[in-house]
Amino acid sequence: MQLDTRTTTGAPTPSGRLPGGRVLAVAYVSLLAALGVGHLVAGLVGPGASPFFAVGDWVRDNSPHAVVEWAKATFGTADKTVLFIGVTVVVLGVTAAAGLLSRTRPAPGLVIAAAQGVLGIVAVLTRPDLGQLAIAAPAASLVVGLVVFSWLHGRAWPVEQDRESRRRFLRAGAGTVIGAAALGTVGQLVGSRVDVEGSRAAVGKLTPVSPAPKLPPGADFAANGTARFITANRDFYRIDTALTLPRVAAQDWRLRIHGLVDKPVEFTFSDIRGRRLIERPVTLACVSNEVGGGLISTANWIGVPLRELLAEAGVKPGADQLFSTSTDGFTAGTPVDAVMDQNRGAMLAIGMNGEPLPQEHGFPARMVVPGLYGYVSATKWVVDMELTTFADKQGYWIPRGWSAKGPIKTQSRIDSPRDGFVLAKGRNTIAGVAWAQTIGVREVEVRFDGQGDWHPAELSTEVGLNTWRMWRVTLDLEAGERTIQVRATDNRGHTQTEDEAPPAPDGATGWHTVHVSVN
Ligand SMILES: Nc1nc2c(c(=O)[nH]1)N[C@H]1C(S)=C(S)[C@@H](COP(=O)(O)O)O[C@H]1N2
Ligand SMILES: [Mo]
Repeated sequence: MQLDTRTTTGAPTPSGRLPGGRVLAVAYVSLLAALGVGHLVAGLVGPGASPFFAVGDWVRDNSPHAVVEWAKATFGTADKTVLFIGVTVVVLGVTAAAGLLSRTRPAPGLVIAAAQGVLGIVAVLTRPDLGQLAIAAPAASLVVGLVVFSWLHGRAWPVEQDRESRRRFLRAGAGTVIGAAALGTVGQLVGSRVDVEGSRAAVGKLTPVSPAPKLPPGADFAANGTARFITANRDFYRIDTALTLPRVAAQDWRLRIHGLVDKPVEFTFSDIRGRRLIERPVTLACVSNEVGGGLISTANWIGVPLRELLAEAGVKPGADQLFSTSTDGFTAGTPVDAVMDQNRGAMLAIGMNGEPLPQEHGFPARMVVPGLYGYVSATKWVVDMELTTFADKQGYWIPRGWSAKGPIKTQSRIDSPRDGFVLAKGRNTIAGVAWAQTIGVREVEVRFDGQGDWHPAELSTEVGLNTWRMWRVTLDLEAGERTIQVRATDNRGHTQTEDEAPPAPDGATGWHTVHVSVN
């Protein structure tokens, strides 16, 4: 392959500059070629190594935590889409610069392209979940990016209105784009060869030996506008750092338990499935949930008691942290006490509301620990559990400004009426949910306009201490602009504090308040 046709067509005249459009085409086509080839190689060595995603993951993991928190606060659960768009814009901008700085010679563009490639390699090297082989993907991108850039740059000459040269450049560019798209598509197919839905279907129905208690009538006040007691899988809130959802087939899954144990053990999916399965309702909550927010849901989880698995390994005295790792590199540190506490009922879950875990909720297996926020307990796609100490290791969110221990705070939320609603004066029912996992909700009260008496609400039938509880109260509302506030008291006698605190570092506090107009 001729890398630079200027050697045959003659060097450009000193004034010879490629038009902007042409160098931009050189740069963007080279970028596409690099990404296409990188995606192909990543399909073979590990989908997370695809340079674009690897750089996105790297940016996410290495952003100053103020930036991460700002993004979460501003964009909520759309923060990943924003990250994706942000990385795209930067890459497109840098690529434009690579092109426009190369109007007379390819060197500046090659330097910038090489720098982008090196960033891809660094991104992959620093991923904890990708093997050594994974750098093959960004390395292939780097080489292809440089080769295509210099080759196309050569083909872009001469610039005079020579139709033949124009046609030749267009052919080269179009051919490269088609080739890159084809290779990228093959990479996509190869990378998704793990058939998660097929594997879920093969797991089939999970029948617990010890099923969840039948829901009593009156477990929720959905008729009054509260959330349903059990959240449907498709409505269950979802939080994870993964830009590309991990794809793990049940037959390939292994869980290793090691570290400060008498003997390391390893379980396959059929080992777990073959054990005595239990089913328990547990309300998961995210530490990032704002007062009144929706990052909380309840499911009937099917799995095995985590303490039984740990007991088989034999936890050594000194171990105070269960450090779990997901196949995508996410980690969480859970107090060993909480996991070993028989009353709490920590689980290795493989099922959710009667089905195998959905892919986005951790198929084939995840942790569920009642009473602890998800970031310190609910590792999805969990493959490794190390018994260690809090002094020795920190889970993913801890160096990013979150507390090492994350017990869920007693909270309550008004589901109906919603903020800004217009109500008719007279009798109105106000309803919502409250939670104090592992402790239980004793009382919920509401008051108006930030003053006066607190009115006790009726509580729904208690299903268990590890789940939320609904409440409602019917009261006369006078006309005017009104505020409604709620507070819960748990079975330890602790009443939610009025002090407002943001989610970081260990969960929001304050009373949920909604504003309504009554007329
Ligand atoms: N692998 C992995 N597991 C994870 C996370 C993650 O980012 N990656 N996020 C945790 C957090 S912060 C929460 S709140 C829960 C959410 O679980 P869900 O998405 O099933 O609701 O998962 C936890 N498990
Ligand atoms: Mo979370």
